[in-house]
Amino acid sequence: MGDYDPGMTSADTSAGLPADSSGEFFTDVPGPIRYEGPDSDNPLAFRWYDAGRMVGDRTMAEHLRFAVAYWHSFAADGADQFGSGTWDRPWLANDRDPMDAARSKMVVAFEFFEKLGAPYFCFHDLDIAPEGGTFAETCVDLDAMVDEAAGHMERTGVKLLWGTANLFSRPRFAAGAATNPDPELFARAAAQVRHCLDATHRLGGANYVLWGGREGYDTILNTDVGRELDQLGRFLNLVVEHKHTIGFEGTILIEPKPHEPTKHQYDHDSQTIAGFLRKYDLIDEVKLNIEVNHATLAGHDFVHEVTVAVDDGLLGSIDANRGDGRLGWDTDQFPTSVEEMSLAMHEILRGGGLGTGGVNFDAKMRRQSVDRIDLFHAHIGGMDVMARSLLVAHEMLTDGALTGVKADRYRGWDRRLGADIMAGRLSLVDLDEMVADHSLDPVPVSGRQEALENLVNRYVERVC
Ligand code: XUL
Ligand code: CO
Repeated sequence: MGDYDPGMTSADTSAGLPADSSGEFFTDVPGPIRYEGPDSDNPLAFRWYDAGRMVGDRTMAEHLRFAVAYWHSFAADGADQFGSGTWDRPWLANDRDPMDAARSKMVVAFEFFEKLGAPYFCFHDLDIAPEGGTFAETCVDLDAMVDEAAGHMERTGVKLLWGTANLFSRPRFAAGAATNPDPELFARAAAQVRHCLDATHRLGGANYVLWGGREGYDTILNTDVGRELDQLGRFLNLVVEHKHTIGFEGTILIEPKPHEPTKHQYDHDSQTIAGFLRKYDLIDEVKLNIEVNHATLAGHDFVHEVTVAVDDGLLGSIDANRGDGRLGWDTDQFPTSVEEMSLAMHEILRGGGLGTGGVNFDAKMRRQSVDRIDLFHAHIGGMDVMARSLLVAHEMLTDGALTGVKADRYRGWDRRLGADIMAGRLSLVDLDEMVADHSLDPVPVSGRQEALENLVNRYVERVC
């Protein structure tokens, strides 16, 4: 080997954790990531996300409201079922005092948010504060870390898109939280959500999310589905009541997912949740946080889930990640497909935008992405994909490229026959007689699928 220098590996760089926000962890990234335009070759610049650029009546920043997920980026270390952590996350070392570690983690997280130019972040209670020996101690620690977060938010101007309680990691939740067979566990989960919603309120959160991590079942042999759904309905009603009691003005969001970790989860997809919300009288109180990879796990395209939510007035926010076409689990990868996201953004714009919601990157790097700088590449790429998709969607919507085609396709329903059918003015007998009287025999009309696919591709190609 002689004097061959293999260079530094990321494992060699794990030292240097800053004591406070005057220090730096991401020393390879000097300052805020800037927009340089599509011709830029700078991997640490945005090529599409130009925060102040107007798209219709809003800036890109106002449309997209990007958020970094605390859990994937700072509370995880790249471990999977087959092996331990690979990422350089010194605050997660076992020998550290848990509160010191939580503070260091937060210093680094806010350095990242600021350098990336992310306006928002999202957290679970357990991402920002350690679990104490008792629930009371856990609450004290959470309050202290909420104080800490308030200080960082004030200092940096970064805001909270949403908070959520982790009701799935610990053994106590193995049989669910709200849907647990034991009402004492229901009470424990309710207490946790109470504290986390209060924390979210205190930090000015724009939304509060409930993902039913283990609200489902592993086997129907021991599960009373009807009872568990009633429990979940009651739990959600308690959350909504508390929101009003404390004056939280953000939106309560449910995040659909069909399975994983349980075999069947009750919050299966957008349509299932819409039915659930109607049944338990929550339809005017709760909206949806729709995640791309959850949609694909449910056997849907992301755009399907968004469309269902928009048409039912239930769109709240999105988690912009993706799965892998070959893998049937929740890989939580950063988005890379402008076509996929353009179709979803088109529906979001058609529905009037994300409102109090935003685009949260509930996405993690791959296990081999071991350098600190990889976290920037991941988010820059995701933000650019979403920004470019916003532009494509805006153009398509402004031109009525798809909305016009759909309006033409259903034109008959705006005319007399369609209107009479929908208004309930015609019975089956009336329709039968009409078909006979007029010898009706409608001919099929082309759906033009291939032409429309080409049209969408033309918008994707030409936007700049
Ligand atoms: C899990 C998932 C969660 C929620 C918040 O698949 O998406 O991270 O977004 O609990
Ligand atoms: Co999610």
